[in-house]
Amino acid sequence: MREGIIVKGIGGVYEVETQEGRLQCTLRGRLRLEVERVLVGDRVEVSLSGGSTGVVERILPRRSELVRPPVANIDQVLVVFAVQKPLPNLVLLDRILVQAELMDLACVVVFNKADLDPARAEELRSLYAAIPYRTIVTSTRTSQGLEDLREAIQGKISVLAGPSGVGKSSLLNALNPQLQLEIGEVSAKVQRGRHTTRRVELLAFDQGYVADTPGFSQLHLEAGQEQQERLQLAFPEFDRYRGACRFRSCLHRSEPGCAVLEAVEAGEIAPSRHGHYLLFLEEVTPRY
Ligand SMILES: Nc1nc2c(ncn2[C@@H]2O[C@H](COP(=O)(O)OP(=O)(O)OP(=O)(O)O)[C@@H](O)[C@H]2O)c(=O)[nH]1
Ligand SMILES: [Mg+2]
Ligand SMILES: [Zn+2]
Repeated sequence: MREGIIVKGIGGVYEVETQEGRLQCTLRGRLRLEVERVLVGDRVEVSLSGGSTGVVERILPRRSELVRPPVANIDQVLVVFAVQKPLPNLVLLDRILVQAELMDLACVVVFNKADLDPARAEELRSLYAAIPYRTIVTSTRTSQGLEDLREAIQGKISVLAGPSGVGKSSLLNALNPQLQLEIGEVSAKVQRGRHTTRRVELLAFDQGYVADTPGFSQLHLEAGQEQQERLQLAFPEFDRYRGACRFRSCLHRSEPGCAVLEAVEAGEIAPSRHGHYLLFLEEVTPRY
């Protein structure tokens, strides 16, 4: 029996990376019945069935599980947006961050295409660095930030998230030209979310993996009382003010004596972030 990690799955055949190389594997019958539950990123035990083929016998316990994109055991989300082409949609950026926070995943915020507007790149970086998130400003044209990015993905399993056309595949190619990932041309279509990258695959990187996923542009939050409370925890910049509001059940909407609203007024919390919090709060508020 060997241990490995599923890096790719196409039509019932799973590519498993083991210490002794890659194996093309099918699933043991029992697992085939729950095939939708086998994910790229799963750590598995495989038995050899000759040459470079094998059979997945067992899925080892998962540390994390993402539904969209479907990946298991990831350590962090690299949230990638461009400073221009396409212009960043900060509602979407914050939505991705919130969903990652709700799943307890670490996030690194990457602003790519800095060559197109260096000043705006710095503005965006400082907005998210203040929260605080780890932020990296990159350009595949000038190579800015590529070493920081390389360091950030070292030894981890990361998933790339961000709209189509922001340069996710380009960044990975820049770090490892051998990958030769398909790059899309920026066009009007890109703005509406045409994706060049389709399948989820884990790409091996300096002792780590990155999933270049079909980026996503539509993410939703589920409604529910519990979500309403959890949403506050998904905004790290609110942490300092926890317990400081006049009402213990304060939702930081328009309540008197709200410490979060005061922090927004005082310029300690970005108005855009608080605005998006209100938007998401509305979405998760149960309707009767
Ligand atoms: N100016 C500039 N253009 C870039 C940069 N990085 C990528 N691009 C261009 O942006 C376009 C889209 O790049 P991709 O790497 O295909 O984008 P993607 O995020 O992988 O897109 P999907 O696979 O569709 O999700 C291509 O035309 C790239 O050449 C950059 O740093 N600066
Ligand atoms: Mg791509
Ligand atoms: Zn409050």
